[in-house]
Amino acid sequence: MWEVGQPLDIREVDLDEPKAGEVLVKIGSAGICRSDRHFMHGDAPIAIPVVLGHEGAGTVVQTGPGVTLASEGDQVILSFVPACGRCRSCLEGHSNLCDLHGATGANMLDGTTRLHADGKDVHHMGKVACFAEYAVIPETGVVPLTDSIPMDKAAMIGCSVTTGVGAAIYSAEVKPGSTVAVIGCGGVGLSVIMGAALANASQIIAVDIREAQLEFAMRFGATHTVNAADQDPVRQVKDLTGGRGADYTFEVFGSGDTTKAAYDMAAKRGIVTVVGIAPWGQEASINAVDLVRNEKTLRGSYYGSARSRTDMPVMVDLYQSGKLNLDDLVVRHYTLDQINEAYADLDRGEIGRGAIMF
Ligand code: COD
Ligand code: ZN
Repeated sequence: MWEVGQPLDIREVDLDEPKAGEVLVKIGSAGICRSDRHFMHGDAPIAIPVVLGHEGAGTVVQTGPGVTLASEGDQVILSFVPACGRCRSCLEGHSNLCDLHGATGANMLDGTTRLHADGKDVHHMGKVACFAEYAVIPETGVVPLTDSIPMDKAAMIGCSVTTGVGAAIYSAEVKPGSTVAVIGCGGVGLSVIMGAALANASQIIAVDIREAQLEFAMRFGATHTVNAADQDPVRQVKDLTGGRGADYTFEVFGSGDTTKAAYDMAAKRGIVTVVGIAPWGQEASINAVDLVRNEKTLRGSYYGSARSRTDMPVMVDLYQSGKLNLDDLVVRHYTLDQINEAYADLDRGEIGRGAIMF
């Protein structure tokens, strides 16, 4: 991406060798996630030029000096928050919020880039930059697979699955028998639904503005659907839960309005988990009295509050034991040359997840 608002440019760029603590990965698959779209539209800031792509999997083909966490030939899931293991967040067990990663943004952990073009530094989205045949990645940003699984499924675990399933089971800690509402049923929202189903929620209400998305959500564990294009989703969720509202609500689109709706449709003592990031500057207003009188909890969830190196292997196990339906999640495959078409499909609201195969 050279400029905000322009199509992605597919071209050759220079990639340095991996430095100390870094590995070179041959990318196998990269997922089409809306977060990249936010950067393309300028809804979220990122250093440019940049190689986008943060949902990926591949094979380690070279290791830099001192690497101990991965070996040549390892099949790996890529994590867009490579944890340093030494900052306060990592030490407290919240490696998804690694301070050093946060401070170095779309550069490597030493603050420099391995990508260059036309004499300029090119940045690495999430230190992953997997819309490319090869990527140099910090060793803590790769999670080796012990058993081989298809690369497109492994890629989904790198973002949507861990973000969504993690939001349900690690951030919100959905309890068996509870009621759940999920606003936004794209790749990430469907994964929240799968997480709520894994946690044995009794009622899972899918909310979207597209009927096809809602029908699709039923395959992943939704028990009820609400089309927010023609009905008030807050009213509908309350009606479906005997007037109480849902015990757990999730915002998985990214806007002030849907955040407010997620808050308003929560029951007394409800847990409201916001996964989507609204365009920069947007705010969500909540009723300050209701917050206290109904003892609601409003919280954010980034990367499913997961610890990639231990929690992504859990997602792999759940997939292999048939408890996470990743086979139905990925519905379309593209080549890298078709990436702009893939994002046009996302904009049109095609159902399920798309993945680039290399
Ligand atoms: N009400 C209900 N549903 C809506 C509404 C609305 N008003 N508007 C749109 N939707 C639906 C769309 O029809 C679509 O089905 C769904 O919301 C969004 O799905 P996708 O496939 O476009 O998006 P995802 O699932 O790829 O990504 C969703 C995120 C919330 C993760 C993304 O938008 C985001 O905010 N990313 C930043 C947050 C983050 O953690 N990023 C890290 C990497 S993902
Ligand atoms: Zn993503």
